[in-house]
Formats: sequence, structure tokens, C-alpha cells
Amino acid sequence: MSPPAALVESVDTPITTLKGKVLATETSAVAGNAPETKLLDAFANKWDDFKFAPIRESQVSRAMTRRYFQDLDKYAESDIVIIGAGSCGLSTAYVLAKARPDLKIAIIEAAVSPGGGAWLGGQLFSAMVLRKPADAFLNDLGVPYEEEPGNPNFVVVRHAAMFTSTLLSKVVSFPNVKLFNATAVEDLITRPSQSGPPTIAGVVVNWTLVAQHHDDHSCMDPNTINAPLVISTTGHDGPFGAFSAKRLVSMAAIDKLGGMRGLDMNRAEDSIVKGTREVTKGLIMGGMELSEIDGSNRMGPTFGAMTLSGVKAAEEALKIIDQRKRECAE
Ligand code: AHZ
Repeated sequence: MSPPAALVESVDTPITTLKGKVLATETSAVAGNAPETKLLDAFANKWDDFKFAPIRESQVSRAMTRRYFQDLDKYAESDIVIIGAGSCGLSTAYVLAKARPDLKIAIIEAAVSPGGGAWLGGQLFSAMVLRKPADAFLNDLGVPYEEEPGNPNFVVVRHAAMFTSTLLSKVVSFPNVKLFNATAVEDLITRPSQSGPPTIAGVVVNWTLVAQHHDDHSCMDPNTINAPLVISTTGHDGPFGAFSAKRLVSMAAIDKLGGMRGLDMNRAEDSIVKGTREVTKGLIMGGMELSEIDGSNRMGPTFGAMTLSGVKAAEEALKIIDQRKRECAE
């Protein structure tokens, strides 16, 4: 099933010319219902007369900032926050948003460009390998792939960018998903539980550029997003990776990291998919971040487990989200 086509919320702000004449409302213009729908053929051999429609610079500022601040307001209370827009986080968002269009899903991605390590295969080569049965995810998404001659066990997407751009474009097109990129999760919001470790109740965020400068600039306080369920897919340990896994240790919610083990494709992929779960109340973990908690192997450049860990993370979330929302409301 494809995401719904009508993507624009109703903002009936008039778009005016410099002289103040109302041309259209933003709703009609952005949704593609503008009075005249131009096709590229209309430009052919007419470049001498070509001219863009006039604009005032502040209109650009307002068009961007109004939407962003509306989103900040709307998603300050989210149903689910996904940390990290790599192959696992995006796969999770795709399945979740499709299954439950009523859930408000915020994705927080530290990098400017979402996609994590999924723009290339291994060692910067273009092709992306997915072991079967992860071809089912590609079929659902509509990404073309090739069978490997003489080997029925895996499929190959000709360029990893085909996978990631398709997945990303579908995810950001869902009306119930907002991707906040260039934004880092700096901490987790917690609530005491009756026994055991605290319950996770949201995330603490900041612009990534700010998060990277806490050592040389003082007092740059963060912002917050409340959510009854957080899904962490921040990848294995690195400058930003394994964020929630490491934070769970430092807040004594778990004793220690298992530590990602050496590369073993066969063991790694099964164990990441099967192990995708709620690791502490309110926090589901998936993808390579999980290897740091469970001490499982890495798989290197095969991406089937990232997609199916995303499918399992979404399934785990769907089992508990309504209960967590009720608990949160009480
Ligand atoms: O920028 C990170 C990346 O896009 C983002 N991220 C990490 N920490 C964050 C934070 N706040 C916001 N604190 C954060 N965003 O999370 C994304 C993780 O993507 P990834 O591609 O690194 O992880 P993945 O688990 O989705 O995919 C792993 C792919 C790998 S690694 C590997 C190996 O090393 O063997 N093999 C595979 C298939």
C-alpha cells in the first residue's frame, strides 16, 4: 500500500504578489490544485520570455519557519519517537506509519542527511546485498533488485541509494511522520517506576551543531519531546552511535554493554532481528545498536537484518503502544 497522496495540512495563508494581490492560498498551491498546472513541455523554445513568479524574501522565511514551528508544537507530544534515520530506523518508521496512520511519529536524526550507512554497500561500493527472506521488504517497498546468478540465497539492489532514497521518500511522505534532521538526541526523559529501572518517557534534543559544542560553549540547554514509546536505532558505537545503549548504562538501567562482537554474517543477522525488543520499559531497540547491548556479532555489508529488525521493532511497538499511551495518560 502506498502512503496517502494528500499530504498538506490546511494552512489557508494567502500567497500575495509584491503589490499585495492575492494569487492563491498555500493549501491550493502546495497541494497541486493551483489554478494552472504547468508541464515542462510549456517551456520548450520559449526561454527568451522565461521569468519566475515574483517573491519577497521574507515569504520564503515564513513559509519555512511557520511549518517548522507548527511541527515542533505538534510533535512536542508524540506517540512514538524513533532515534536515528538509518536503514533500521527508516524501516521501522515505514512499517509503523503504514500500519497506524493515527500515530504521531517523530524521527530524530543527528545528521543533515538521513540514511545512516545505507547510501552504499560495503567499502563504499554501490551495490547493496540483502539476504533472503528480506527480499519481502523490497517487494513491499517497490525497490527493484537482481537475483545473484547461481545463488538463490540473496538479492542485490544495483545501487544502495535506490533502496535508501525510496524508503526515505515514502517515510517522509506519510502525513503522520515528521523527520527532524540535523537534530541530536542528547538524553532520555525518564519517570521513576515502582520497581526496577526508570521508564523512558521521551527524548531530550538539541541542534546537532549545538550538541557537538557543549565542551567549548556553556549553558546551551536542550529541548524536549514527550512520548510513551521511544525506538532507538542509532547504530553501533561511534561518535553518535549506540546512544541509548550507553545512556542506559550510565543511568544504571542496565549493568553494562555486551559490546559488539566480530563479523559473522550468519550469526549476526538472525540474532539482531530476533533480539529486537523493548529493552527497558518505554524503549525498544533495533538495528546495530542492539549488538552493543546483547554482545552480538556485526554482519558488515548485508542489510536484510536492518530492514527486518525494523519490521520487528514496529511489530513490538504496535503490541504495546496503546497500553503505554493509556499508562501515560493516567
Ligand atoms: O546519524 C546516525 C545514523 O543516521 C543516527 N544517530 C546516532 N546517534 C544519534 C543521536 N540522535 C539522533 N543521538 C542519531 N540520531 O542514527 C543513524 C544510525 O544509522 P546506522 O546506519 O548507523 O545504523 P543502523 O542500525 O540503521 O544500520 C547499521 C548498518 C550496518 S553497520 C554494520 C557493521 O558495522 O557491521 N553492518 C550494517 C548492515
